Amino acid sequence: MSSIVIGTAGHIDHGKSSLVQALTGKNPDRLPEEKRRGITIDLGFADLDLGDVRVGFVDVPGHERFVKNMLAGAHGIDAVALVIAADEGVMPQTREHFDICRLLGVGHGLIVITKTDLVEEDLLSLVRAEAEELVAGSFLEGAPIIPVSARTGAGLEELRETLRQVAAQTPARLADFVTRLPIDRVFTMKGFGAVVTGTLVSGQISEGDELELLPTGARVRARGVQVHGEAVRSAAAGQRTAVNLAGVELSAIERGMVLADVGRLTTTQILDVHLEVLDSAPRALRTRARLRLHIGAAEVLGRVRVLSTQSEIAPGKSGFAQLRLETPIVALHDERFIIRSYSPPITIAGGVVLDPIATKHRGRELEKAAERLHELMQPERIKKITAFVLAAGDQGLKLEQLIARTGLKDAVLAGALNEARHEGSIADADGVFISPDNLERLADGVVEAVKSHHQHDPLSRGLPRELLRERLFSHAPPELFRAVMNRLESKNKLVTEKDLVRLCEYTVELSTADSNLRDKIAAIYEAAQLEPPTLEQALEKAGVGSAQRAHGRKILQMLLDEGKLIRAQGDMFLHITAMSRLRGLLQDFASQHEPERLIDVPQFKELAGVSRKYAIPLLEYLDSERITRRAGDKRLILK
Ligand SMILES: Nc1nc2c(ncn2[C@@H]2O[C@H](COP(=O)(O)OP(=O)(O)O)[C@@H](O)[C@H]2O)c(=O)[nH]1
Ligand SMILES: [Mg+2]
Repeated sequence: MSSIVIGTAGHIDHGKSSLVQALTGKNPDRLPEEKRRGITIDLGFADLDLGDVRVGFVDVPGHERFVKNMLAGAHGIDAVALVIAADEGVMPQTREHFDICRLLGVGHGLIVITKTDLVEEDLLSLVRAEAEELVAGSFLEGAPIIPVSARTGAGLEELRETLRQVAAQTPARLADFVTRLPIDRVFTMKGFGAVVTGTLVSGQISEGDELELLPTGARVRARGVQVHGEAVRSAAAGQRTAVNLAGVELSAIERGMVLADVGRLTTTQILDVHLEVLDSAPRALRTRARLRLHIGAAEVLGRVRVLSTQSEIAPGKSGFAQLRLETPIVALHDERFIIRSYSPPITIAGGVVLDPIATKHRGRELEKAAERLHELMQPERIKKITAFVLAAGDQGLKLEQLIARTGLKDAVLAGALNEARHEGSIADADGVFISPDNLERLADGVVEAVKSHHQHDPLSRGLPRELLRERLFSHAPPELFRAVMNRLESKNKLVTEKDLVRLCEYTVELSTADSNLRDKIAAIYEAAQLEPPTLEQALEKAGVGSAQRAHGRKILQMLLDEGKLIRAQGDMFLHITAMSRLRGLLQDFASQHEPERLIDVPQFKELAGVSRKYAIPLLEYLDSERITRRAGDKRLILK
């Protein structure tokens, strides 16, 4: 059996609650104060079995003071029953509620003219004409208009039949989105703990499910699930749902929070949106205006920044804007919302979220931002996703970041990304999605950086990989850097050797003078063997003037890179032949002193043929290389 959620809408005292009661047999006014005063203050719920369809009614308060409560229930409805009393006709909240439904993108519904028992036929046709005029050009144009009396029961049968038709025309919810239930009511049930209710906007909730409560991020478990007052194993998208939660205190939950799949959605305080300001708004919506955002079941305060040079949107006009909120909320691309002025709180605008996790735009980037938002308004999913990826620039977006923006299920999004990849509109860089142009630009930037390093420092073997990452990828995910480097390496443009990145074809080419100098330095160390000069002495001996010392050190570095020289201690370098001779001498000495294999400093001096000045640093170097190990005041020669 299918089920839909129908919301009432209309002015106070027009008979909304009486109508719901007449249809369902249940009084939706549940609070004692509501019963005593005879007015609806908060949302009421009742359901109606129409045979092949189950209607969940969300009965809203009509009083202007309680529009905020109305909004908490109106966001999730499939269709609206716009209620107009025959004896009063269209009144202020008839218009306001209707505007709200229109701005929220409610696509279906009907008009009910109530209290027909109070008027003559001619007044009834007047009200009917008034209603038609109100909805002309909207989603309710041409919708059924059913006159009823809750008191006499007249018209109720026709209303039931019409509700059945409306239900049949209302499309089922898409199965493409992760679980999301904006909470519109919280209470405790004796012995059960916290219970939350709401319209399950998408996904499903089953008994035992682990869920996340946002914006706090608290983990909770669905201990029990009810739909229409009956325990069920699982609630489906589009159903009025009650969930008994384990793992959370009642005081930690409030209306407006969202119950969602774990780890899929995130919170946000900056949203890029498209806004439509109502004709009836008293003035233009201006940048910096403080306002109330109603999204899902939440109400938060924030300020608007109009993304155009005019810095305002006039009544009856629409445009792009950024909302900056005072508290975090959950919002998704394509989600509808309502804007009310801060004071007095009246409905002035509504719109749709384009980028729910936006960044601040600078003044001169406004046009570019608006252009990008225009792309996000296209209906095709692949184009939207491509627009998100493009907007992420050279940082790209990961799957989870795209989920948090779109609310799409992993597999659905992965499918769309795959298609976009085949089309060539998105590149996949190790799980980071990025526009092919940006990826190309990044790769070019890396090659350029390495090239310029070679130019500036021709004797260096390459640019340290980590430096490259910090310079060009400091804000990007590490996967992206890795992917770009792998790409360049597999295309034989770059090689990484010992954490140094160089162009594939790059070899250090020396001038004749430099190559002579290199040979000279090597010869000086080879001749000195185990009593090497200091670096300064060696360079001086090789004829490097004090102004060229830095250059001389680079040449020496090349000898180190090639393995001809070894750095023993600080400024002390050894020629490779000196080192291998020393190893040989030590092993010979050890085999003659088995099994102890011990050598003291005087013995070492004699063996190596060096003075104490060289013996001590040499031994320390041998220790650090694990060729010898200290044993009291002697050394053990390791095998
Ligand atoms: N005569 C008459 N009175 C009605 C009818 N429906 C509701 N009422 C009365 O109108 C008043 C407001 O009704 P209520 O359902 O609370 O209106 P709501 O504020 O729109 O929910 C109550 O006193 C109802 O008894 C009707 O069809 N005929
Ligand atoms: Mg009511």
